Order: sequence, then structure tokens, then C-alpha cells
Amino acid sequence: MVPREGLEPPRLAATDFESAASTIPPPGHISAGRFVSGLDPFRPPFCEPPNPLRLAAMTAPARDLHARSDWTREEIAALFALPFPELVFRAATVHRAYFDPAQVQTSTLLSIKTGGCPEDCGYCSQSAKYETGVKASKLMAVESVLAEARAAKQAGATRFCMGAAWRGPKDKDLDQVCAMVEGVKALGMETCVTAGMLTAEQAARLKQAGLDYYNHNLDTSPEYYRHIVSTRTYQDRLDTLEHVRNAGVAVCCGGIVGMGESAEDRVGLIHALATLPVHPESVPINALVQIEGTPQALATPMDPLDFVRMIAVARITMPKSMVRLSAGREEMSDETQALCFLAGANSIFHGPKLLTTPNPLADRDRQLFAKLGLTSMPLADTSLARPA
Ligand code: SAM
Ligand code: DTB
Ligand code: SF4
Repeated sequence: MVPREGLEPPRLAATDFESAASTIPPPGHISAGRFVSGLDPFRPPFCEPPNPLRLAAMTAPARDLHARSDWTREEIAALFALPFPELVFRAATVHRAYFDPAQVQTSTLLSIKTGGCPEDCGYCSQSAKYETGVKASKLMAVESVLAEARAAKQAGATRFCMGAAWRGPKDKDLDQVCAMVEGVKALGMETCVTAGMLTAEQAARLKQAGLDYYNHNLDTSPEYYRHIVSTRTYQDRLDTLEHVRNAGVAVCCGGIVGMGESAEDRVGLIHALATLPVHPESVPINALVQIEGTPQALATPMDPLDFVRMIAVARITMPKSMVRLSAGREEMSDETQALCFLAGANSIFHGPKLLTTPNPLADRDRQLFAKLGLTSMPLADTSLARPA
């Protein structure tokens, strides 16, 4: 990764638009020396005057490079409305300013406490409110978790994410989670925990144990949220994010698409994330994994290209964040995943299982990376993304 030192882009004012436009070659110019107007029968003469969309796509990236927290919903909606090639071009341009686009960070997930959760998140296999067939189990022993972490490291993961199906951790449980964090850290991996709501004190304890990232998602827009979860509020989630941020732990926060939300709700989710006082260091974009027995089991599957748009808009609005192509890869074609990487996704979950559902097998990911020429992001690069 990550924010490349010394590559802070120049600040451009709106008036610089005109000067940027002047970098577009004049009519008749020989583009990159490869095509000479009139000699290539498939290429029209260099367009004159410049097409406004082309102009916007060529000039906007310079403005896109700054991490801004003042995005408006209108600006975000306008990004979603761009023609697909323009949107992906802009996202890919922003991606290159801060990251090596051929590198993808890999994390492995482990459910350290599965099922029996008192919350009613309408997508979740682990809520005790729904008959999903997931068996509730107790918090795993520290040694068993460390054995899984060692295996994940062996398989190439640089970060180990531990998930617990809780509304929030009890203090006794938190002692055990802190021991897990210490143990995983000692293996030389980055640590991530997702265990529900945290108080400021709990966040500080996790930080002390060596926690690098805490995952806590906003899930959807503030308006649509009440259709998905009733047992905790959007504000509860924002409060936990603030506690994590104040404790000096990196924030991993994103959402889910494909839950019957409107286009406006997707704008609302990105807006909520991109206007946080500091952007989350990691932004997981999950495609809903439909779980039988949950209210979301019958949601209409989303168009994969709309998923790619979501990734691209996350990349443009949060240029320095890692954007995670998160749940849903098992059902995704290689082509859709390739478009996601092109649109700025630069992290994935690696390993055969997410928390309770399947993820692509190592072989499929190996082949995909080989086909696309992608490599695993070294730990030294991913750690630059974290607060000091
Ligand atoms: N219980 C903790 C919590 O809710 O914060 C941590 C675990 S929870 C499973 C972590 C996140 O995974 C959720 O916030 C949600 O965004 C995502 N997730 C859960 N089930 C999913 C599903 N079926 N499809 C896609 N994403 C899902
Ligand atoms: C996140 O945003 N996605 C991951 C992780 N954070 C914890 C979880 C995905 C869960 C998918 C459904 C399951 O396996 O139960
Ligand atoms: Fe519980 Fe987390 Fe699932 Fe919600 S998403 S039901 S809090 S495990």
C-alpha cells in the first residue's frame, strides 16, 4: 500500500479545470505516437472539440486524489450516474495514486464465537431470531485460535480477523479475545476483531493488547437501516466507530449491497462512510450472501456491474483506504472480480470460509491472481495504512 510517502498530490482549484483541459492534445495531434489520424481506419480523427464526458474523466481525477470528508450526496450520486467506463477509469486513476494496482492484501477470517446472537440483523446466519441451521457454539480456546492463525499465515494471509456473534463483548470474554490478539500479533500477523458494539474502555483494552483493526459496519444507508436491523441503532454503530478511532485502532467499516436497497441508499451508505471525520482505513464492500431462514433470503440478487460501481465509488470517495472485495466472491465470476480490482478493490478474504459461509478455495484464488498478474500485498505495505 499505501499512501505513498511524498506523493501527496497537488491541490487543484476549480479554475485549474481549464488548465487541465489544456493538456488534452489539440485536434490533429498524434496520440501517443501509435495512431496517426487517417492511417488507422478504425480510429476517427482526434475528437474536436473534446467530448465533455471525456473532458470530465480526464480532469476530475486530479481533484479526486485528496481524501475529503465533505462529499455531498449529489456528488456521490453523480459518480454512480457516470457511464461505466468513465467511472471505472476515474476509480482506476485514483487507485494508482496511492497503491500498486497489482497488489491485493489478503486476510483470513475465523468465527471465534458462532451463532446464538441476540441481535436481529436481517441478513445474518448467526442471529438467534432466525432458523438458519447455524449451531451456536462457545468462544473458542485461545490455543485453537492460534493454531488457525498459524495455518492462515502459512497459506499467505497477512491479517487474521476474528469474528464473534455478540451484541458486544462481556468483560470476561474480552480478556480471552485480548489473549488471542496478543498471540496472533506474536506470530507476526496483523490483527482484526469484529465483536459488535464496544465501549471506549473496551476499545482501549483491545488497543493495549495490540489490536490493529476493528471491523464494525454501517451496513446500509441511515434511512434503510431500520428495515434491516431493529436491535441497535445507526447511532450505536457510529458511537462504536468513534470509540475505536479514539483508541487509536484502525477502523474497518463498510456495508452490504443486494439487500433490496435503492440506488439512493447506496449513495447514502457511501456518503455515511466518506463523511466520517477520518475515512475508515479499510472499507469492506459485501455482496449479500443469501441465508435461508433470514428476512433477506429472498432479496433480488443484484447486477454484478452495480456491485462494481459500488467498489468504484468507494475507491474514488475514499482514495487512501483499502477497499475490500468482501463477502460474495464465491458466487462471483472471475470477470466480475477482475472488474472490481480494476475499479480499485485491493483486499480480499482468503481461505475456504468467511464466518459461516463458503469463500473461494485457495486454488481458485491462486489461479485468479495468476491470470490477472496480481500478487499478495506485503505486510510492510499494509501497515502503512494504520494510524501510528
Ligand atoms: N457481530 C458482530 C457485528 O455485527 O458487528 C461481528 C460479526 S458480523 C457477522 C460482521 C459483518 O459481516 C456484518 O456487519 C455484515 O456487514 C457482514 N455480514 C454478515 N452476514 C452477511 C451476509 N449474509 N452477507 C454479507 N455480509 C454479511
Ligand atoms: C465484513 O464486512 N465481512 C466479513 C467480515 N467483515 C467480518 C463477514 C462476512 C460474513 C458473510 C456471511 C457469513 O459467512 O456468515
Ligand atoms: Fe449478531 Fe453480528 Fe450477525 Fe448482527 S451481524 S446478528 S450482531 S453476529
